[in-house]
Amino acid sequence: MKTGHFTRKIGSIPGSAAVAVLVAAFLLVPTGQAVAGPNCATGYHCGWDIGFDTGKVSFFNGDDDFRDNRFNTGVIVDNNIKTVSNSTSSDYVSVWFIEPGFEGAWFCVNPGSWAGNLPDDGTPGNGRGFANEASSMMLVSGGPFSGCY
Ligand SMILES: [Ca+2]
Ligand SMILES: [Ca+2]
Repeated sequence: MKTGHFTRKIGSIPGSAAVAVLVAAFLLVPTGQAVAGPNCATGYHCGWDIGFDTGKVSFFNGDDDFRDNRFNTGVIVDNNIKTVSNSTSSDYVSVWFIEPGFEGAWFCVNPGSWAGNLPDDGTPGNGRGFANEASSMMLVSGGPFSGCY
C-alpha cells in the first residue's frame, strides 16, 4: 500500500512529468509473473463505481479523459471510481490521474494488484482522497513499482 506522503508528492506534479518521476525516482522491484487482478479480464485495467458488485468500466489502453466514459450502468466514470484492479498480461502499471489529459498522477496500481474502498473525503473531484477523483489513466510499463497498490 502506498503512503499519503507519496501521494502528495506526485499529486502536485503535472501528469507527464509525474510519470517520469514515478519511473525514475521510485525503486523498481524485480518483475514477477503477471497475475490477473480480481474481477478484471486479462489485459484490462478496471474501475468500479463503488465495489466489485457495482458499475464497472474496463480499459485495454490508457484513456486521457473519463468525462465521455460510462460504467456498464450508464453512470459517468469521471470523478467516480472507488475501486480499481490491474489485470495486465504484461508489466503495465495503471497510473490514475486527478485531471483529464494525464494531469496530476494521483495513485497507481501494480500488475495483478487492486485497491478497494479507496480513501474518500466524501466530496468527488476536490483533489482530496483517492476515491471519486480519477479523471484519466495511463499505462506505464516496467512494473511493479514500489509505492503503488
Ligand atoms: Ca475517455
Ligand atoms: Ca474527494
